[in-house]
Order: sequence, then C-alpha cells, then structure tokens
Amino acid sequence: MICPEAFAFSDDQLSKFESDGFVVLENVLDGESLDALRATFPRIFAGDFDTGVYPDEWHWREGMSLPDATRHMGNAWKSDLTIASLVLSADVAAAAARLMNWRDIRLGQDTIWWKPPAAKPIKLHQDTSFLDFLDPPKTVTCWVTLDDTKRDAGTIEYVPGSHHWPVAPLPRDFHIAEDYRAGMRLAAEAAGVARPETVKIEVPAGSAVFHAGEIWHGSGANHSDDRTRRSIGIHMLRGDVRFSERPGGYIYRRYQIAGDPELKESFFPILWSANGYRTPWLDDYCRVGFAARNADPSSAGRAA
Ligand SMILES: O=C(O)CCC(=O)C(=O)O
Repeated sequence: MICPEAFAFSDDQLSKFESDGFVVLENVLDGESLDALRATFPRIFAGDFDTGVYPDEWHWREGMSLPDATRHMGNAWKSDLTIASLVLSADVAAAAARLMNWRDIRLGQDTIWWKPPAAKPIKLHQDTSFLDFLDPPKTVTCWVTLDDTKRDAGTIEYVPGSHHWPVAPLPRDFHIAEDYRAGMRLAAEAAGVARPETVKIEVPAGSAVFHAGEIWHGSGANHSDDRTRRSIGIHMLRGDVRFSERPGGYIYRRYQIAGDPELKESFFPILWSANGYRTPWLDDYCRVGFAARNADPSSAGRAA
C-alpha cells in the first residue's frame, strides 16, 4: 500500500518541517491502493462497515445532512479494514517518529475528509487545541490525499511558521461558511505577525503532508464544478502520553479506564517503536478485524 522509500526525508525536508511546520512528500501510495481507498468513501458514508462497528464520529449522511457540508469521520479504522491498513501503517509512524524525534508512536485517531464540489470550508485551526487534556498535549499528522489537489477545489492550506505561535482554545464553529481564516488572523495578531501567509497545497493523488500539531491549517470551499477532494488524516501521539486531570477529550475519554491515566493499546495502539515493539494484533486486524484483537490474550499489549 505504502511506498516506504517515499518516506526517506532529505536533510532539507527535515529542516523545512522544523521551520515551516509541515513537509510534503509526493507519491507515497501506489495506484491500486488509491483505487481501493477511494472505493471506501461512498461505502462508509452510507454506513456499510467491514467490522460492523461505527466510527467514533460520523459527520454527514445522505438525506439527513446539508449537501454542501464537508463530510468527515473520526476513527474509521475501527470500521473499515482498507482504511485501517493505511492508518495503522508502521512506515507512516516511523516517518513521524523521525520528524518529531519521538521513540514511540501511538495512534490518536484518524480523520476521513470528503469535499465534493461546492463543499464549504473547514475553519483554520491547530490540532493541539483538541488535545489539551493530554500530557504531553502533542500530536503530529500525516494527511494523505486520494485526489490531485487544486487551489480552487478546497485543498488543505497551512500558515508556515505558525506552529511557533501560542496554542489557541478549541474552535467552536469548525464547519464555517464565511471567513474561515478569521480565527487564524486573530492568533497571528496576538503572536505579533502582521500579514500571515497561507500556502495551498497542490499535489498529485497519493501524496502526503506531515504537519506539526501546533500549525494553523484548514481548507477553503471547493469552488470547482467537477473535482472532489478526498483525504485521510492520521493523527499520532507520543507513546508515553497520558490522560491529564484537565477536562476535555470528547472522544478519547470514552476509552479511559476509571482512575487510570494510561491510554490503552486496545484503542490507541503503538504503531512503531525505536525498540521494534508494535501492538501485536495490528497486522492481523487489517485482515480480519476485531477477531484479531479479541483472539489473542497478549493482544492487550503492554498497557492492556
Ligand atoms: O482536510 C482538511 O480540510 C482539513 C484537514 C485537517 O484539519 C487535519 O487533517 O488535521
């Protein structure tokens, strides 16, 4: 599915990630995987799930939702095994570890994005604002596009260098019709940046962008008549992350055991470790679903 050689970062790319807060890698997925992943979108949004398990978030349903809303889902890896084989990839996680200089990478969640023609913007935001209930509240994302992205067709956009700004509170109006950059401009002003620049990413289908959790990013409306934009975000955490006593975590806390600050591998698996460890059931899960996790008593992993 993944072309591992695509993840060999050059020194230039590593320093670009450091200075800009994101780095683009072209052609990380082969054509067969692209076709398979694209085919999942109409299926999962219609509620046809390989595992029979619902994703943790499911925004947009035919006949119920606004036709021009951006469609998205959270933790579709629990529902669809094709998506799971990308989201649970050790190669993606190893690349994230290299960028962040982390010893272990744990999955936080995935997000599936579908912007058909006329779909509205997603407000610019910082991913870290969603994770302030964790210690450390750090994340890195690999955003993979399944379509060629175009500036007028709602591609992702970034504000280079904004990962050095303070972390803003959780945005309220994530789906927004009007000025989707307004919150970012206020944050820029507070950070002493007079004219923040935004960069719209135009890349071929199968490309990836890794971005730091603190960078401001989002996407404008899809103004094209015929281009859809589908992508998958893999949001990763440090292996040793813990639940804090601060409030928040509207999805993650569903999976906290009472009184226990650990994030459990059953829900937040370890994708890659410098010492070779990986949550044991992951590869079988991508073939057979939850039967893999439930069959093997050791599958609970190091931390249950
Ligand atoms: O794809 C988009 O429009 C937004 C992506 C995003 O916010 C993310 O992956 O963190």
